[in-house]
Amino acid sequence: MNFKKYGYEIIKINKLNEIKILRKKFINIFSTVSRLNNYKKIRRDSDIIQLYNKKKELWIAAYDQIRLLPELYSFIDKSFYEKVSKVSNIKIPAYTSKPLIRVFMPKNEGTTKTIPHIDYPSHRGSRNAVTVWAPLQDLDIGSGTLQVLPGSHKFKTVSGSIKRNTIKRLDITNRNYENKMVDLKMNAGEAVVMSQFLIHSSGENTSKKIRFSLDFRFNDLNDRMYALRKYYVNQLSYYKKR
Ligand SMILES: O=C(O)CCC(=O)C(=O)O
Ligand SMILES: [Fe+2]
Repeated sequence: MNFKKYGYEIIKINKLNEIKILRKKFINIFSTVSRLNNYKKIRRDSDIIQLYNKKKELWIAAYDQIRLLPELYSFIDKSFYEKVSKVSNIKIPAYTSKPLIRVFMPKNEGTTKTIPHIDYPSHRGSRNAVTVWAPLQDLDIGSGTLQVLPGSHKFKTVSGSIKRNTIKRLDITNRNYENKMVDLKMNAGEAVVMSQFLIHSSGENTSKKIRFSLDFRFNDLNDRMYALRKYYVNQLSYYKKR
């Protein structure tokens, strides 16, 4: 594997037990909001799907909170982020935004199924910024894989300039990338580190299970151009006023 050549690389994070506990904790949050609203106990994936169909506002409440759990920050520990920095050659990693958890459900419900896109225009951080994506259960085709287009981080997909912070997505919907996407058949305990210029998308979830995934992004504070741009952050924050 060659991150520079293909624009992505899969790393081993292991932590199988922690992943199991984390997934259970998410189910438990759905259950807590459900029970405290006098609805049912949630024990398994099918109960969460039922909650989505019957009590969507409770599903959304839990969905919004699971990404705010403090456990996520201990899961992304030193050994994890050092592996990310190593393959991507990021010298001083800093989050572009908060980590998030996706709840991608059967029939492509729940978290939005994405079409081929790149992440850079939503963040507009350092040129070498990466997205890190990790499934919280084993995945196969049809269970909501992540799809990538190897080498596409070199394609022309944006207009504008990084230096002037005027980057915009080009419309790539007419390029028929859908047929060329490669499914990453990843297992729990693996994470993919992708350039923010790599084209990626969501595979179908035709299974009966929920695909949970962790997703976070790093900028490199050692990137000269990013420093010259005064570490621009493309999200509202209490600390940075624009
Ligand atoms: O989880 C997915 O299916 C899409 C993920 C994605 O687009 C991202 O992590 O940037
Ligand atoms: Fe993305």
